Amino acid sequence: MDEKTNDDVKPVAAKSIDPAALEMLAHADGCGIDTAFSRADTMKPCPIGESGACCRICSMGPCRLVGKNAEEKTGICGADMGTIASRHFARQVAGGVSAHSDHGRDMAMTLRAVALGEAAGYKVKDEQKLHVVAEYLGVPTTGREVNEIALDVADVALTQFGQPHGEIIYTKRATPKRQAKWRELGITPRAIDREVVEVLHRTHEGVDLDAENILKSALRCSLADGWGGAMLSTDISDILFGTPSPLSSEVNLGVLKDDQVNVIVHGHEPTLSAMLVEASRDPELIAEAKAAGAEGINLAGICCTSNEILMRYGIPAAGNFLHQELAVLTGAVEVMVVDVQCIMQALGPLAQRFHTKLVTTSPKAKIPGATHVEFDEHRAPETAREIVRMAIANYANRGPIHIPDFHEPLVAGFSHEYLNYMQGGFHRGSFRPLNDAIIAGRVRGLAGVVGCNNVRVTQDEGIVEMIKRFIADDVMVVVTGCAATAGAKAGYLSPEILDHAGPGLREVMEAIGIPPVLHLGSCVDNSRILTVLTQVATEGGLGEDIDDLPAVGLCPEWMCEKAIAIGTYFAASGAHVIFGVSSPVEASSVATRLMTEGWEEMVGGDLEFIPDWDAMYARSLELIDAKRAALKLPQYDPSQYGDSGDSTFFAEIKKYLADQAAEAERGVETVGSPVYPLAEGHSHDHGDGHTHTHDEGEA
Ligand code: BF8
Ligand code: SF4
Repeated sequence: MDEKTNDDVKPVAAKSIDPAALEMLAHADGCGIDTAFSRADTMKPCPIGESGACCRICSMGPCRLVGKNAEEKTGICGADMGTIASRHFARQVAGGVSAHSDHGRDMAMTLRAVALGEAAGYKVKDEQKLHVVAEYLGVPTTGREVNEIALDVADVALTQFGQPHGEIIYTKRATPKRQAKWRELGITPRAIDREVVEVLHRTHEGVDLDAENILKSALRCSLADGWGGAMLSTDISDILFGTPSPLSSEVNLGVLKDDQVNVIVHGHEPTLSAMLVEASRDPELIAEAKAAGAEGINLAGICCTSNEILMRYGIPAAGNFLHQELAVLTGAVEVMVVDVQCIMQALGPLAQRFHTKLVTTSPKAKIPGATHVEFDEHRAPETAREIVRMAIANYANRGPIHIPDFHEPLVAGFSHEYLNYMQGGFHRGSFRPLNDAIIAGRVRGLAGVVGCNNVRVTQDEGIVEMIKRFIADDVMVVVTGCAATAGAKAGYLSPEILDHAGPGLREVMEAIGIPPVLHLGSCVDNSRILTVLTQVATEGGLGEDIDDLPAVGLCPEWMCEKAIAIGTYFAASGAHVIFGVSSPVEASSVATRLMTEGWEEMVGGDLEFIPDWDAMYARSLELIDAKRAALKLPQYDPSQYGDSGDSTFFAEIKKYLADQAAEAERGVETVGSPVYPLAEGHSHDHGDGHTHTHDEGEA
């Protein structure tokens, strides 16, 4: 491991490790324009709020417990530091659960409209997944029409939000041991909305005043996300838009085109953006773009909407959270379409300094200065065309442009289904090869590197450091959300990266035919990681539950409440989770201890905050190796495995990408072609009206 300390590798001036971001920040300075990066220099975080020592729950306060012996002080009502910090943390969990789950609810509403024939442009794309989900939800399928099944699936999914009795059905997808543990502790979530409401109630002034009990309710609430709202969201998105299987594309601001109409989608929901994919490929609209003097229509994404359409249609990603303002700063974005979550209000005034039209689409999310074109699933194709036409009309208004010439190739779109398939074919799919490799020590363990960007740390640095070190040390990595985009920008999602993997990991990945860093999707798709971990745990040889696995979850650059909700549901599911940046409960030794030792004892997982990258990495390996030792697995020994050379499989991917790079012009038509053999029943939409389905024989 690197000998440098964190201070050495992070000079104060380093805002990002991404050269495209640095170029655009210099450009912003040159234009005298503020960004989140520059605003962070003048807006220091409030140390009292940052550490969880501020309570503003009632108007006798805000009460701030500071100074010497702060932990012995109380607020006016007598609330101590443990209560204040835990209450705030639990409310963050509830906020995050609400965001993912309300997104999940919207997906269920769309499925319902599709089933009733009221949503033109959409259909059930993955019937196979519909049947699997129907089975989970207890919806009969035999002899029934697709839309009949879909209607019942949507309705049962919607009951999960407000059912008056029972437990959230998807909790049954956890290991039997985990389900029993949750029941014994009384933290099996009952209904998604109910858990959120209950946390808000408990943390109202004068209700739950016991830190341990408050944090326990946060655990239950978080499970309503991971095994509820987010998991439903992932599943229903797969039903409507297809279960992802790997495809190639590109990432970073260089995917914007100087001679095309650029439309950026930003936010989280795939519904409108899927229609924008179609509209951007519509020959009639392309002709209109050409008539307006452009060479075509180029769609690109930011944040999780980007991940949703990247992994299903191969639409390139322009960047992650901190790239949203930088994209507008290129001057090359005709329209930026946003839906919900992680959208900075700063985009409103920023867009007004350029020709860029900012378009809000959700009735839940308006921004001053934006044009509101409300999305309604009953008329989505028209809305998408209207937005694309707005972009075409705006092309003539472009001023000077500055597109940084950085774009990396990437392979994205791994689903649990695809991983199963790669390890034994459609009918014999399993996780046996991976489990065997972990048992033998070729693969040391598993790491999930997920979550946001945060201006308080160098953009992408922590994420990329962790990915880089893990694969070199034979730890297989899965990535989602903005961390996936960060990894991709740094080249870690390109097939070339196999050369950077340790010898054991490399050998196994070649044998299975998957890369060492797997892009599993958006942030709601962290639920895919729960499914993968559960299957690894139940496959045999690695214990019986997630808390037995040599696995760790990291969120180095967390920023929002959703990240807190995700970290908490992984902990509640038995995973060791480490976050960077800073701890929202730092001020309370009681809350800190409860979330580490306390939760570990209770649920086998925990949540730690370690801002230093070296310490974060060292702790990750320590946790992985401790689990290996507890399972009595052989100690990890990298010297056992030699270089194995590239498999033909990876050579093929490389050739494919090289051919693609050779094409001078890369429009949306040329990205998004599948590079891996596709699992039976899964298909990619190439935008040419043909859907290619490959059967097992081709694999
Ligand atoms: O839901 S990783 S900054 S975009 S919250 Fe937001 Fe964080 Fe990005 Fe995706 Ni997830
Ligand atoms: Fe202060 Fe108690 Fe009111 Fe919080 S709830 S602001 S600690 S008086």
